[in-house]
Amino acid sequence: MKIRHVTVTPIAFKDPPLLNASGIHEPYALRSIIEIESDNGLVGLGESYGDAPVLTVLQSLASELVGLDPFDLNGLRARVTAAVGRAKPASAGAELAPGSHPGKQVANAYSAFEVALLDLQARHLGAPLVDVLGGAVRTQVPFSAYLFLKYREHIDSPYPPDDWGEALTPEQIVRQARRMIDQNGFESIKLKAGALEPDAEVACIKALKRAFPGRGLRIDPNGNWSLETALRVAALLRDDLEYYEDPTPGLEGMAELHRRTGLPLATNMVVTDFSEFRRSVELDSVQIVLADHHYWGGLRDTQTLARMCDTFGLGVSMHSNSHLGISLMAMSHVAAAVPNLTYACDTHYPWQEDDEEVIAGGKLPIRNGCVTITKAPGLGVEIDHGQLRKLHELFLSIDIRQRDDVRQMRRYKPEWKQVKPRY
Ligand code: GKR
Ligand code: MG
Repeated sequence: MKIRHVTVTPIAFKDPPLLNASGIHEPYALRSIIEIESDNGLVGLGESYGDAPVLTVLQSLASELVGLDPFDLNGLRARVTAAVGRAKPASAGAELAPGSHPGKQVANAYSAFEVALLDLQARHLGAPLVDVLGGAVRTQVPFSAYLFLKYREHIDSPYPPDDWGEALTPEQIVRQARRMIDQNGFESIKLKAGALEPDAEVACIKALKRAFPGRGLRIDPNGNWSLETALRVAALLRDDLEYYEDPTPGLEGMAELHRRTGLPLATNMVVTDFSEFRRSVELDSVQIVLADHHYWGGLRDTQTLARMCDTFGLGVSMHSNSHLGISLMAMSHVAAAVPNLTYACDTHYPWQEDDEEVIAGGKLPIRNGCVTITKAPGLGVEIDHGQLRKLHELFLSIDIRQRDDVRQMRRYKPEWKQVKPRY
């Protein structure tokens, strides 16, 4: 089997006005959809970042993969490494999108194509993708309800407000959680924090605990709290959290926080590659790593990360940025193959609109908080080319080319500055 053709299609889809430590989401999120066709007519699918620096590398590689055997992942790595070496170094991207770090170009591009090649391998074998990762240790992959503080609508919104409404108070956050749980049955709840005063966010967690007793709770201010604030909040929430995610910046800060509180700390900010992993183990900075195949170098490297976590006694959970169904299935297949997935994975998927999915049949169901892995070959999803064209045309019609939550917040508050930690 040889690769005959590779297509990388940038797309855009609506993203709600979600608040975070850097500012606020723009009205559209960007992704790229990868289709790799082999000479036996099978097509493997992938989904990755759609920001300009990643897209440039992915598009430059498309023709270079022609002729490669889809089982030759070492060959893929060599071609990706060579292409990134020739490309001009990427500029830094959005601070809260770990995959946009310039040092992650090889990992990102390799991952984008690796998923599509693993999909192709599995389709060739007539097996679900998880089988080429060693087989499923679970067929129900748990996800968490990912709550955001948010405005009702975007400033100068190009489209009508979403139907989630405003969420700036504990009552509104509980309402958001109830709706998300009613729709998807999530058992764990994560609150994206770092946007309001810490006490307002603590009040949200307390309200969630009262409204959903027994469900695992997490709070993630994306390193926007000083060590002092993180210690103060730890004292307030210590009996309420299953883990405390990136409360304060840096490996040293996290290590000090853990030393002084004993609370389990999780991260997708201070451990984003294997050298940070080593340093974190030396310092005992984090106790749970949030994996994300998009920037950890693909599904197989994510399995390696999980094994390293097992070796060093760390827990494993999963990080997410705004994404569609191909990514959701890639996340689910790798999570199905990780024995030590100790926590439900994050996903932004409930935030995406029903009519903006690129896979045939529309949005995938999440039932009882889980995505089901079936026996369907590969990732188990097909492209709806009408939808792909529609979202590509949307991409062409807008001027966002790289996520920038700071710039977007300045449209609401012209004096807004990126300060870390802010509180
Ligand atoms: O979408 O605003 C967001 C999140 O804050 C995202 O950018 C983070 O990377 O979900 C992420 C996280 O867990 O830190
Ligand atoms: Mg996080």
